[in-house]
Amino acid sequence: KIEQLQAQIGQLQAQVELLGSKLIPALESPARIKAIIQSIKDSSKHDLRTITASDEDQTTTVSLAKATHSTDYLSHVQNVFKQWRDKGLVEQHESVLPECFRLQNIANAKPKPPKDIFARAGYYAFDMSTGISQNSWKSIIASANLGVQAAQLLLPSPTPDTTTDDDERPKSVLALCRPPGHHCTGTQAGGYCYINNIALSITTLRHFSPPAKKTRRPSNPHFASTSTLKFAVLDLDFHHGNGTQEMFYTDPNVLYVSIHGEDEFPYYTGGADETGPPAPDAASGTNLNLPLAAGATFEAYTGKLKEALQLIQNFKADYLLVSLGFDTFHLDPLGKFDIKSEDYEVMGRQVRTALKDLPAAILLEGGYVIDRLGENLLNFLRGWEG
Ligand code: Q9C
Ligand code: ZN
Repeated sequence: KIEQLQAQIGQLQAQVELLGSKLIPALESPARIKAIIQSIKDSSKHDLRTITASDEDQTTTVSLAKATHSTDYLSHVQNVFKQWRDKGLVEQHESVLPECFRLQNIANAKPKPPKDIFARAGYYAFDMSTGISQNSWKSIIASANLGVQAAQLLLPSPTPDTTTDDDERPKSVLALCRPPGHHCTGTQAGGYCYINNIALSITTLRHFSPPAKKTRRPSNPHFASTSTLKFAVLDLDFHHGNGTQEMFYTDPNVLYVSIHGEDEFPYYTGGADETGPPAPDAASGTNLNLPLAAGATFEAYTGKLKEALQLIQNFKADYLLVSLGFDTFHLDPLGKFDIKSEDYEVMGRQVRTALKDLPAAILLEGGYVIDRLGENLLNFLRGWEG
């Protein structure tokens, strides 16, 4: 399957990844989004907007990203290619990949970033699928910016960047993000992810929402500005969103729910026993992993989805964020589920029907069968729109 797909992607691509024992052209590529956009245009059924981030937008996105990831991690991602390039460690058309990862160290629980710029690549990453090339930062920021803009479109009152009337505000927004986001943590890239776009949407909604109603202790200014917004994240990518889980694991106002391949990448997270901190912590029970074995049919998937939607309904969130991956597709080179194109329509309808009152940002994650991505996405949207 991989070889067939690689033939479509072509030979000229800079980015490479390690898959098994082979260094192959990266599965996650600009061609994915080009194919989706073409399909959306051909269908002429959707309001497609191209969002080019202005300098000011970029500044906003970077500062929101700094509230989501560590500053030293972000500057590594931004600068490492040039640093390697200047030392002749990488050619212009190649990409930075780590060689030695940060290890658990009994003598030093929190090792500092290594001085060696070559070694730092492994300090700020957890796999060899997440290279950094000449243009990576540009794409990473553009993708993150879509997470920010999607969130802003859902906001109830005018924000610095929009003057839309409440009535014109969309109830749901789909952001065609790439690179994806749900695997990276606050300090490590991995699984093709560099900035956690979903986390950035949540940061944005929190940052730009009008102050919460002064229901509690109105005389205390500390409480007056405290945002008590609640968010539900539904992660439908084939892989467990370890990064999103980690960022919100101890946050009682963010429910993370994921349906994913059992014992698949990223291997060390995604167990059903990861339910948040133990009671009586307020965040206890705000994480739900629903792993499914290889070969799972859409019927089996639907069973898990019902469970996921029930928990989200009970949580009474203010916003829904969907990590939407199409690597659950039966032909996907990385996925192992038996989900067909037409199933995505049912999936979209089930999610929207159960959660129709929630403003929703849907952000693209994985999905690597390029010539079926548009069809699968359009099916999902048809179901979503009822
Ligand atoms: N043997 C997303 O779908 N390599 N990331 C997996 C499996 C990395 C997937 C290797 C897969 C990352 C967003
Ligand atoms: Zn995935």
